[in-house]
Amino acid sequence: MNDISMNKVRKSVLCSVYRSSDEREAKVSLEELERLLETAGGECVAILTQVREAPDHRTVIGSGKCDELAEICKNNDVELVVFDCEMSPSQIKAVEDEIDCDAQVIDRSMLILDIFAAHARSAEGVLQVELAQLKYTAPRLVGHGREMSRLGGAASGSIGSRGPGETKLELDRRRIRARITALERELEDVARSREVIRHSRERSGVKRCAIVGYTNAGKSTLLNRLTEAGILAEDKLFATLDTTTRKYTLPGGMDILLTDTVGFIRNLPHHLIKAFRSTLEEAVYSDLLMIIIDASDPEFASHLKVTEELLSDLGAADKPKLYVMNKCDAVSDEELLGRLKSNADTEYAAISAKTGAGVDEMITKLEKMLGEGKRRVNFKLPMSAGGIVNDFYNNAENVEVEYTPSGISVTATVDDKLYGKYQKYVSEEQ
Ligand SMILES: Nc1nc2c(ncn2[C@@H]2O[C@H](COP(=O)(O)OP(=O)(O)OP(=O)(O)O)[C@@H](O)[C@H]2O)c(=O)[nH]1
Ligand SMILES: [Mg+2]
Repeated sequence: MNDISMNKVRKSVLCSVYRSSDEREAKVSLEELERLLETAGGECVAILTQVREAPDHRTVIGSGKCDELAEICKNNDVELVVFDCEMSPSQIKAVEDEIDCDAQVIDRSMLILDIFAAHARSAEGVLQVELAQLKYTAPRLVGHGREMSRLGGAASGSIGSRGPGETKLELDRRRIRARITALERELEDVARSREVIRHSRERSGVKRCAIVGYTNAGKSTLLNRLTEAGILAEDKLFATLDTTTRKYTLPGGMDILLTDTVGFIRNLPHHLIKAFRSTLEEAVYSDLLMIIIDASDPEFASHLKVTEELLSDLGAADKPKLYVMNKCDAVSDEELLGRLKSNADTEYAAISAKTGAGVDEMITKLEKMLGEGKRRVNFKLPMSAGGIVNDFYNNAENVEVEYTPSGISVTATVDDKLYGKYQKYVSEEQ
């Protein structure tokens, strides 16, 4: 099944209200909203903007703009109106009443949730989206009578209708609350088993590296290139919702785990961050973050800012970071050089995940960062020193042991401490 199985393209209008001082940010956000709409399978027929000191508390846009919106909706058979801000249930109801036609009104968060609902694949992803939709979208639809019936089966409906399935159509608020509690319990179980896996990975001592970054930066393309993970990578926002972890062997022989993660976006709904916390937390428990940046996007600096803010919210701000400028094939070198120079105080790599250019250099940097202070060493131990082998198993990485007639050969990646402890047995440094 494709990711968005739209029966038909829904004609849509986008609305934005902003202060004059916020014009640039508002325009960028609107462009992004248009991409989100396209990703969800909608078509933008008009964009309505209004400069106001504050959104109207009842209808977000002023009454004159509401009339204009009603006019556009009627003349173009508009089915969907998306506001580029967070709306309360009563604001949604008020705008629908004002425009007085069949068009459905949703906000940016509902649109994002809708895309998530269409893209969620893993059991955990599906649970997380349903929870976020019940908490955010449902209260905005319940009580609207006809609108409630728009909550349809996952991935099969049109925008604004995907998510909580058919069986929940007749749910009243009380039953929604019960479902929320049940989902939260189920997710706790999933999170617990995730933790068990995490602990066993931690014990194995294998280094973990999370590939993070703004949506559409090329994270999945990079993991696919490195590991043939076969993850869906496409020119759409939020192509990936589920994390994928693959083993990767660094040139020096060290095995690491690489994890592809869900992309970040500005104004990510709070409920979504909360619901997706355990997925997003992959980044928190990794040893290193590879922050992928789409260098070909003029907005890359603001994307990076959003990414770093979210990482900080998740408690992953202090991890070692390798900044990876991706899509370098799509920018002229000179331009790129200028961008890199302005950020020269951090670890950077410039690559094209698509063509493979720069990827080897990136891996060299990654290997160096992961192995900081560590080296791969062959020790020759006398048979009588067999007890030491356990020390290697417990405190070194990628330990290979061979029993030979002349003694025990241990090859391992060790830190300075272990190296110092058994230096007298060192046979060879690789
Ligand atoms: N020109 C160019 N395009 C690239 C490169 N890397 C990825 N892309 C394209 O960028 C788009 C997004 O790539 P993905 O790998 O899906 O990006 P992502 O970061 O995983 O995105 P989400 O999962 O949606 O957050 C796809 O159309 C890729 O083909 C690159 O190095 N150069
Ligand atoms: Mg992806």
